[in-house]
Amino acid sequence: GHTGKCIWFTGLSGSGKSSLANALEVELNRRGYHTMLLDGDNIRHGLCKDLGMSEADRTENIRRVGEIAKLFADAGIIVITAFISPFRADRDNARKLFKEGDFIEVHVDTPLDICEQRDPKGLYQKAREGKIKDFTGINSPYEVPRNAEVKVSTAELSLSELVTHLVKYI
Ligand code: GGZ
Repeated sequence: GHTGKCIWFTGLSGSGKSSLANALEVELNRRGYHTMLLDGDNIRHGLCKDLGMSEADRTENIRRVGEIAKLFADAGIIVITAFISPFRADRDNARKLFKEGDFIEVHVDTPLDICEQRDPKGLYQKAREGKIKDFTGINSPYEVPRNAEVKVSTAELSLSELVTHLVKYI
């Protein structure tokens, strides 16, 4: 069968990771691939519900996501992850679980000001008002990837163009 792979999206809150990850999953399913999408909705409410947004908790969140992704990939499934994953060392540790070529890091490089303008959940505003501490991009760091396989600027390409580009890595 197919070898499993991990498509690892990273980027700020509101960058478009989830939309892109969802669109990629739909297209891969259309092409007959079995996929597993891991995101805050199915991980932070269950496996990782004991974790918050401190640096240590984010590191542990990403460690668990990497291990789960590895298990699904070993079963031949294409795993798509959509977490901010702000720390380079944490992303690199997830990468180390996979064979060369089986971990595709996708940096959704939407600038902070655009993410903040979108603010779909009003979280940036709350962070600016001091109501959320440790908010990525405001008062918690985002370490920009240096070795991502793909860098996408959602402002430049349409969702379907991006998906077409990403499918080439599978
Ligand atoms: C960043 C936060 C925070 C803080 C809650 N900082 O845009 P969203 O809402 O839907 O996605 C964000 C999500 C971040 O969780 P992750 O598991 O992706 O983070 S990490 O990879 O760093 O572990 C955001 C919401 O949770 N959110 N508080 N303080 N985003």
